[in-house]
Amino acid sequence: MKVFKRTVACAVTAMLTVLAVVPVGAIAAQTLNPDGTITLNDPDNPNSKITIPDPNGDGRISIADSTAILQFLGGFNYNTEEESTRMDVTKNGVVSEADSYFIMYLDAYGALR
Ligand SMILES: [Ca+2]
Repeated sequence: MKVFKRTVACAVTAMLTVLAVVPVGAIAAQTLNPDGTITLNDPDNPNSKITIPDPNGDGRISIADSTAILQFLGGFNYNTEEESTRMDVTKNGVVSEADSYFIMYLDAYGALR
């Protein structure tokens, strides 16, 4: 249980660190990169962008990716190493609910247009 709490704390810390650096509300456009990651760009500020993996691999970040992460955590589909790497949106080395919450946060603030 102690390891789980530390894992969640690390994931949330990583997420908050990313959010502190990137003005999420201002991000609007999505760019699919050759490596399959997605860059969320702020058209008004070229220096404001964040690149994250695409959990469900459909070429776009949406609330469906949040669902894919929860399905992964529940043991549905997504069994390969590459697929599990894509689920780690916060890039802390652990797939957890925080990765799903991060995408929900981006969606709630209109960053996934
Ligand atoms: Ca996706």
